[in-house]
Amino acid sequence: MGSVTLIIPTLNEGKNIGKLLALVDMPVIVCDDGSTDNTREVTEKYKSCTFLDRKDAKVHGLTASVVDGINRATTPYVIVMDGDLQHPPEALPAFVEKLKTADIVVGVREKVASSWPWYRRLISWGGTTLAKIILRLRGTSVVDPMSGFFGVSRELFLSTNQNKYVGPGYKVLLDLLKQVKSNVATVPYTFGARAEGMSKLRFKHWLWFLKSLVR
Ligand SMILES: Nc1nc2c(ncn2[C@@H]2O[C@H](COP(=O)(O)OP(=O)(O)OP(=O)(O)O)[C@@H](O)[C@H]2O)c(=O)[nH]1
Ligand SMILES: [Mg+2]
Repeated sequence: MGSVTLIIPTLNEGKNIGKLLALVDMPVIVCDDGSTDNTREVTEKYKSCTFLDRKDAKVHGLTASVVDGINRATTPYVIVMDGDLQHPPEALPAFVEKLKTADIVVGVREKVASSWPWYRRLISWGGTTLAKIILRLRGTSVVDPMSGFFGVSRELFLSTNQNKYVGPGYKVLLDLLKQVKSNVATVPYTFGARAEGMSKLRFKHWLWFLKSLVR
């Protein structure tokens, strides 16, 4: 798996990140936005893992962190995944395999953990539908453009306009897909429940999502 770097955005994931890193067999960049827990200490126990400290970054946010991490990577491919174990590490080999023939590989949530309340499912469904419409108008058809689990060739990512990524937002894949016409492959997976700790998703992130739609 020497051609792929795993990019993991984190904000106070000390309770999860160690368990995740123990299951991963590739270089990792943990892109941290100033965690106040022990995320850094846990990460530094793993030799294949680089801790990217963004506490003094100009723009904080999941997307800004992922963009920063991809710029730091040196491998031909990167895979982006959450640090709370909602994205199963067992799916990583399938991403690596598909990146050999596709520029973008999207993790498609086949099932969503039942712990999600109905309103969260509704918002997610509505957001996905809107994102698909916007992409369809641009000639791209992707099953789950809201996924936070995806792989991309670094060359393709670096060819995009980084000013078009909505840094404080969550939808880095949508910001990417809006800019490219590519060969997209998919990997189905079950979106688990957050292992431990608190969700960082807030109402403001849905406003940033609207910006991603229209930008
Ligand atoms: N660097 C960075 N990482 C973030 C930020 N917000 C969230 N994250 C990380 O991004 C990943 C996804 O965030 P979550 O809070 O789990 O969002 P979510 O998965 O949509 O929500 P839940 O289903 O409730 O967990 C996790 O690894 C977070 O630690 C941020 O502002 N900066
Ligand atoms: Mg999560």
